[in-house]
Amino acid sequence: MQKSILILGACGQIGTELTLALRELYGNEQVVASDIREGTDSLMNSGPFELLDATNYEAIEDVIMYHEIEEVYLMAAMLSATAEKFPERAWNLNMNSLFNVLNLAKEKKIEKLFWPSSIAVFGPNTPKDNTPQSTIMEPSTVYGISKQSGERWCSYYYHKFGVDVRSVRYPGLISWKTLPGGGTTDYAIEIYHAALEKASYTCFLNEDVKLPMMFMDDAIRATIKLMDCNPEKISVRSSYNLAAMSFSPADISASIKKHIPNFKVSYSPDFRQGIAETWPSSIDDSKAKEDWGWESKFNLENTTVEMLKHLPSQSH
Ligand code: AKB
Repeated sequence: MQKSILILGACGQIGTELTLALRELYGNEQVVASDIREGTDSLMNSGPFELLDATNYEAIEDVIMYHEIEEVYLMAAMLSATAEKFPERAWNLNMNSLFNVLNLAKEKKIEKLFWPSSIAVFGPNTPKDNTPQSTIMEPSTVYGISKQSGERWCSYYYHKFGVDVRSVRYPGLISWKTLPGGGTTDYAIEIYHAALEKASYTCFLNEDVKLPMMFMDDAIRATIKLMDCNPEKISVRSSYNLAAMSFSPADISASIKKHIPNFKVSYSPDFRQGIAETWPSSIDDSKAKEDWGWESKFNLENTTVEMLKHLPSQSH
């Protein structure tokens, strides 16, 4: 099927892989990547690119009109750790970019929209284990507050204006193609780089803080599956819980040590430990399974195999 797609924030950790996957599926020329900076060679050389600020409504509208865009994926955001340092900038970026695309969909300039939420919508009073789809949500981080508000606005625009917006609550995402930036779960990528580079790593979280995580291939598959799904099957218009695995820094170290036996990890928790402590340990994603057939493929062991296999060619 031919459709034209725009990715906002295409050069980030998720945007890069999502753009490449969508180009593979729908054709390079059909998928317009955009960001405020240029991305990797594979992204820049495989299809159209626009320098675009996701907070600029008119600029997005121009690109949508020019390329006759039907679907938008908004991947631009400031993540949890950085947002604590720049609260107002985070709020402005995370909320204004969302309003821009929701309003463009409301004005019928686009047909369908994907916006990512996060496990950060949950807070210290949320049940930690097997966190339900609907539960207490009192996020205590700037990022979490913006994601929870975003979820409410998505649901509002769907019910009030019929905007076809779809969303998942991503766990920490592990990938080798592009580095993450400014998240609390970033340690789970840094640790693989450090293991290969110097066989040692100092972790900014404590060894026993268990968080929900997912390998990027699963996250991309989930995103595209949800966007392809018949709208009648989508019963959640805020954001779906999504899960694959849960582990602590000690668990991931043990998994790496099976391949690099002399790998050493020490712990020096900073402010990100405080953020991690407010998030769930594991997630109940039965609603996503039931509604649109979500199923994860990667656990910690095969994620470690993939990371250690691909990272050397990438950065070492
Ligand atoms: C972060 O750590 O901020 C993100 C997230 C869980 O949304 N990776």
